[in-house]
Amino acid sequence: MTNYQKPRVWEWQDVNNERTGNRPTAGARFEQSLPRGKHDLQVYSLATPNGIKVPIMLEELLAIGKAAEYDLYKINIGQGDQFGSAFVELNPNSKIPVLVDYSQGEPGLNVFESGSILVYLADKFASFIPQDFSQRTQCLNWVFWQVGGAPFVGGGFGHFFHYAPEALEYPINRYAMETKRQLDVLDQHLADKAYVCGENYTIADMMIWPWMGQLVDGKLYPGSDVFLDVQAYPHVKAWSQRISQRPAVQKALKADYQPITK
Ligand SMILES: N[C@@H](CCC(=O)N[C@@H](CS)C(=O)NCC(=O)O)C(=O)O
Repeated sequence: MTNYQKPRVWEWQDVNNERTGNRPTAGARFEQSLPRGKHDLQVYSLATPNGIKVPIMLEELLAIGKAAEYDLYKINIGQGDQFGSAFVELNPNSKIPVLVDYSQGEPGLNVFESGSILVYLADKFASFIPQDFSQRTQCLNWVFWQVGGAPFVGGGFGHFFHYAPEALEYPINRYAMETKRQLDVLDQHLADKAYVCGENYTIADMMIWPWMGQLVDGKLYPGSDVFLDVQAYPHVKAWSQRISQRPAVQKALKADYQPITK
């Protein structure tokens, strides 16, 4: 227990005027322009669990012969690229990933939030999402399950287990418990099916794998696979192996991110 006393009105102590770092306010911090490549689809992202969902989807689309060529640019969130004026115009929430689709002309359609991007691409190319309305809804249940759960896994467990300057028992207990509960939900769901929405690989798998698959494979936070005793989730492990071996996933993990400045 700490001696912390809640003030009547909370104030941000660690005030900074840098282009990077946390602040309790939104909006652009500096002028910026973003490059544009030759394809209709422009992706501004980074190889984080949320970021890689988009290259995975685009590589899967290319693998089945869809015209999903794209240019991929690196938004260095450690250096505050997400707070530049051009990026904020595309995503006022200042988070990667962002997609801009110029296929319908100028000024390009900006799509932010990884779930929105994958649903957009799935609909645009009529692929990796069930076309039957009920099955589509069930698939979207899992897409939204992932979006809702990730902050507990990443911002909660990942932060306090791996990134926080000191190991604090209360938040680690709380978020390890919630992360294990989510893993159990997924494990029970996958007990009788190859993929999250049944026999077919869909955007639900592409949303969930970068978090839960990489978590049980020990790829997200060193030591967390042992700490969370992930052998208790054999169906998640088997599913993760099926997905990580896909050529498109391998390709996306090795994708080259072009710099946004020369
Ligand atoms: N719900 C969002 C989450 C996006 C997100 O949290 N992105 C992180 C990287 S994984 C980010 O851009 N962080 C930069 C920051 O918080 O300043 C999505 O699924 O797209």
